[in-house]
Amino acid sequence: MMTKNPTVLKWLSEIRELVQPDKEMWITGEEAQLEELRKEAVATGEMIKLNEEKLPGCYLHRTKPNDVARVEDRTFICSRKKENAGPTNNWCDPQEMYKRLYDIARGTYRGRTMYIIPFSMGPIGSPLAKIGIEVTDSIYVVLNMAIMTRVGTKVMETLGDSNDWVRGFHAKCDVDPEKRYICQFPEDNTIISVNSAYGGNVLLGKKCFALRIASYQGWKEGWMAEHMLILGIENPKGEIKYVAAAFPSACGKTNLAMLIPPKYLRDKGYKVWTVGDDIAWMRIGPDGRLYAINPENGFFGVAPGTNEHSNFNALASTRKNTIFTNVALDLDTNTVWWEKLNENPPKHAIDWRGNPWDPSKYDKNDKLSAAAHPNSRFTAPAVNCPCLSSEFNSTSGVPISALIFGGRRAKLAPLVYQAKDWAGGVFVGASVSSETTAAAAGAVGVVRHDPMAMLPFCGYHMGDYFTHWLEMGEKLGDKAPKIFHVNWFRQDENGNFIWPGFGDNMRVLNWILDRCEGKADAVETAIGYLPHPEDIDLTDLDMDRETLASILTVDKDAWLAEMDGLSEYFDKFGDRLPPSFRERIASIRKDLQ
Ligand code: GTP
Ligand code: SPV
Ligand code: MN
Repeated sequence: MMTKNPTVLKWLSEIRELVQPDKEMWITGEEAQLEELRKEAVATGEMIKLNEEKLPGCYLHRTKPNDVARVEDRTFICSRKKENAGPTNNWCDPQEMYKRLYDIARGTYRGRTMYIIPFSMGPIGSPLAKIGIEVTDSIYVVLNMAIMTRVGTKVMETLGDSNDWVRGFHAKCDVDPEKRYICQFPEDNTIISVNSAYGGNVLLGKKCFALRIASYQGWKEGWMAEHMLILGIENPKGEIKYVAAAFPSACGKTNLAMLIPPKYLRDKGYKVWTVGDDIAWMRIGPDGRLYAINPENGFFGVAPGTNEHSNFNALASTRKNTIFTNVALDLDTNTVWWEKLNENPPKHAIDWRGNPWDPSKYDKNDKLSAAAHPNSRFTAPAVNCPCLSSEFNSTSGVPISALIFGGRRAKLAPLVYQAKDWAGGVFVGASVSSETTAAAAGAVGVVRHDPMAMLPFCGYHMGDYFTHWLEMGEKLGDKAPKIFHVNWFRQDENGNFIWPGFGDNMRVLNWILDRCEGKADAVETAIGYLPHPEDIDLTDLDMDRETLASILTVDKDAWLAEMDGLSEYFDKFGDRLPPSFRERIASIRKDLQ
C-alpha cells in the first residue's frame, strides 16, 4: 500500500472490484522492480530482449496488426453537455459511457495483475507539473510509462492527501477493435481506455492526459497544453532563445526538436538543445512572458525515416534502454531495423506482424508490406538524448520567444511566414491544414483541417479553445511570443520535396529569431510577412534563389480558394467561433484581390 490518500483508495477499490485482479502491484519506480517486470515480459513473449552488446537494455514489442495507431473515430470527450465537446470531438453522455466501459472491462483482470502506476507529468513537485495514476493490466504499458513519465513512490509522497490527480484506467481486454474506446471525462479528471495496447491509446499520461484533459484544465486555469515541441537555439554569443512548434502527428516535431544545424552554422557556434518533442505546457511567468515545460520524460518517436543523417540525436537516444514497437527484428544480429534506417535491409528478418520478411517482396506502393509498420515507434528515455537541454528538468520552464505552426502541404503554404500580430497568429494556427499520416488509423495523405495540430487532442469545444488562445494573448500583451507558420513539405511536379528540410530547417529558424529581434526584413503580404528570398541563408546548399523564391510566394487564386474552404470549415464552430476570424478572412480576401 503506497498511500493513505482517501480519494486514491476509494477509486482503486472501485476499479479493483470491477476488474477482479488476481494480484496487485504498485509501481515504485525502483530499477529492481522494473527489471523483474522486463524478465516476466520476456518470459511470456510480450517483449523480445535485443542484443545486449549492440542495444543494451533494449526490447522489441509487437502489437496486434489491428492495433497500431491512435483511433480517432473511437476517441470520445465525455463532457456532461454535448455542446462542450464541440463539433470536432466524438461525444457520449458520461453516465452512459461509464456504464458501457465498465461492462466491457468487468472481470477482465481475472488471472492477471493490476499494476498501479503513480506518475508525474512534468518534474516532480514543479508548480507546472500534474499528477496521475494509471491502472493497467499490461507490463508493456508499465515499462513505457516508466520511460515516458516520472513514476513511483515520490509521486505519491508529493500528492499527499490531495484530490488534484488524474484517474487513468486501462484494460487491454481482448484488443477487440469493435469494442475499443479511448474516453476522456474532463469534468471528472478521468480517462478510460479499453481494448487497445498501442502507444497513444494506452500510455494515458501522453495524449489523453497531457493534451485532452490538460487542455481543458488549462482553459479553466489560465494556461495552455499544446501539441508542441520545445527547443533552444544557442547563438555564437552563447545566448539561448527558445521556440515551441506545433505540427500534426508525424509531421516533424521530433526531427525539428533534435536538429543538427548545417556545418557552416555549427562552425560559427550555433547549437540546438532539445526540451521536448511532442507536448508543451505553457504558463505566464512572473515576468509576464510565456514559459514552457515538457511534461514528458522520454520520446515516443516515429522510427521509419530516422537515421544517422536525418536525425542523429533521435537515433542516438534509442541505443540503450529503449522499447521498440512494431519495427522489424534482424535475426542475424538480434537488433532492430526499419525503412530508411540504412541501405542494408536485413537478410533474415521478422516483420512488424511477426512474419518472416523478404526484402525482395517489398512493394513500394503497399506501405504495409514494409518490414516496420509506418507508425512503428521507439520509446527512449530523454536522458539518452545527446542534445538534451540543461533546462529539461527546470521546474519553472523556459521562456518562449516564438511559436510556430506547421503542416504537411505539398502545395500552397509557403516555406515560412510570420503572422502580423498575436490574434493574426491565432488565426494562422486555427487555419492549419495538413495531410493525414500513419499516426492515426485511416486514410493517409488526405489534406484536412487540423487547428493548432490539436484536432485529435482538444478536450473541449474548439471555438472556446480559439477564444482561450486570444485571451492568453491579451494577458501577454507586448511580451507575447511572435507567431509563425512553416511548411517543410512543398513538392515539385514529380512529387519531390523542394526544401531539403531536417537540419537545414535551422536556416528558417534563424530568420524567425531575427524577426523576433527586429533584425530581419520581410515582405508584407495578405497572409503575413514573408522573407525576401535573399533573407534565407543558402550557404553550402544545392538550391538556387529561384527555387527558394518559388516556395516563398502567395498564389492569389489558391489562397482565395483556401479562404473559401476555411470559411466553410469555421461554420461548424457556430457562435463559439471568435468573430475576429470572420473579419480576418474578409480582410485577407480584400488584400489578395
Ligand atoms: P508525432 O510523434 O506523431 O507527434 O510526430 P512528429 O511531429 O514528432 O514527427 P517526426 O519528427 O517523427 O517526423 C515524422 C516524419 O516526417 C518522419 O518520417 C520524418 O522523416 C519526416 N520529416 C521530419 N522532418 C522533415 C523535414 O524537414 N522534411 C521532410 N521532407 N520530412 C521530414
Ligand atoms: C501522435 O500521434 O501525435 C504521437 C504518437 O505523438 S501517439 O502517442 O500514439 O499519440
Ligand atoms: Mn504527437
